[in-house]
Amino acid sequence: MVSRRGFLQGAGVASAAVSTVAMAALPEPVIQTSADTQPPLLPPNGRPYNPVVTLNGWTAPWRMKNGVKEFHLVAEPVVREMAPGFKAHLWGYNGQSPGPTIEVVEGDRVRIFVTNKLPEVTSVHWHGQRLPNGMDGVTGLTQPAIPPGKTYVYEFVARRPGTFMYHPHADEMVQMAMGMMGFWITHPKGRHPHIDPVERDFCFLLNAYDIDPGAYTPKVMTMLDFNLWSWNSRIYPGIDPLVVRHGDRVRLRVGNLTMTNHPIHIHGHEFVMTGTDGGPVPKSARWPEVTCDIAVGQMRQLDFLADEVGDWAFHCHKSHHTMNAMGHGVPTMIGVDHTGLAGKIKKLIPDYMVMGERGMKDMTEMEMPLPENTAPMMTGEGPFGAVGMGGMFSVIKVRKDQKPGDYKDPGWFQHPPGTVAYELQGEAPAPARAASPKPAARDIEVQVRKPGQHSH
Ligand SMILES: [Cu+2]
Repeated sequence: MVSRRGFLQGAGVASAAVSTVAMAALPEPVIQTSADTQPPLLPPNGRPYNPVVTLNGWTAPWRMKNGVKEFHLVAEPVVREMAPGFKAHLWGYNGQSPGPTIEVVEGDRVRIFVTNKLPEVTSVHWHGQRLPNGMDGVTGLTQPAIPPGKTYVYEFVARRPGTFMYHPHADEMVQMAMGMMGFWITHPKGRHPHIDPVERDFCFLLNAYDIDPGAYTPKVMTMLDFNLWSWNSRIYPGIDPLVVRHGDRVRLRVGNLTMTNHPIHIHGHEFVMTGTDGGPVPKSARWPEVTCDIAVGQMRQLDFLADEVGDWAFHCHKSHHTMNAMGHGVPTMIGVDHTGLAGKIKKLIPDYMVMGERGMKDMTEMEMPLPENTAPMMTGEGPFGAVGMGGMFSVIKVRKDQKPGDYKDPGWFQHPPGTVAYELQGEAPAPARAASPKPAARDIEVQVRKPGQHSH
């Protein structure tokens, strides 16, 4: 964690470099320069709770002032490393997109200072909160827009425990397309009948960008056709693994601020949806799933018992959401014989490559020259070769020897002998094919009849 002059860290030692007058009014914002997953922030004061881990993110420290938790968010242009070798020029909060996770406890009085360092007006809406109407952050409706250079103050009591988020309610299409959003967790103040304690608690937002290969800034007029599908503004293999200890109860909190739904899918385990942005789901209303579809603007809290060791894929089930920037105005080439064609085209376009005649997996191994500042379309090196994934994909690593509270990547899973799919040696027996009573497919012709001319 990097902070300006280290203020607000742990006990929070004020620096002499800041005027005491300014300090009294405004907590100094903590700026994060790294896109790495930061360790959970243990609460230095206030009611205790088990903190969350923000995937490739961090939690905002606060200043306790007369019993009020004070946070300072700075809305500003940021450079976000979306994957190694690929940086995007986004808008966010406190140095990153998404902004820091805000963690409080049910019943906490919270004061949030929001400084606008963007070139246009903004506001912050506290999605899912019960609060006074004038604190809801809807520009023009509940407050004036925050002009560039100005700071507004929001204050309310976090009344309901649960999984929430924050985002602008001003020029939303642009500001969310540029990455302005953050997570909010309100922990229960004690044992809650519908909120079970867990050992590991992860959170991330689903977001999407449209950045041309080689470009740095998202196209803000894109409405649906985004080309980068990210978790916390990171794309695989830039998304950190979710590391857990065998036997841990694990909570996955996921919010969707893209413009489409995402069926989030876990391998090797089942989860139950234990909460939404509407609150905890009563136990009698839960059922097991391995895929949870998350609609636009929804938060989902998914709990599972990590009782199967291994490296388990965890991803969006829309297959084009596990790919990085790609053109898709491309014809299907499977089964097309390119013989001789490439040579002819190469005379016209010297670096032409034949793509896709056996499917697209070859793309994962192709040494295709990419423009500077681009993420490969499908990539990621695994222990058995190219994973061939991008976008909304990560790995849940369940390990017996992972220490409680240790989130360090343990490396690849060591499979016990005899538990990995293997190649058959020798001749494969011929498959028994059922005889079809119908004529063979080739005998059926599609009859197309053009409609005749009608003169009435
Ligand atoms: Cu998706």
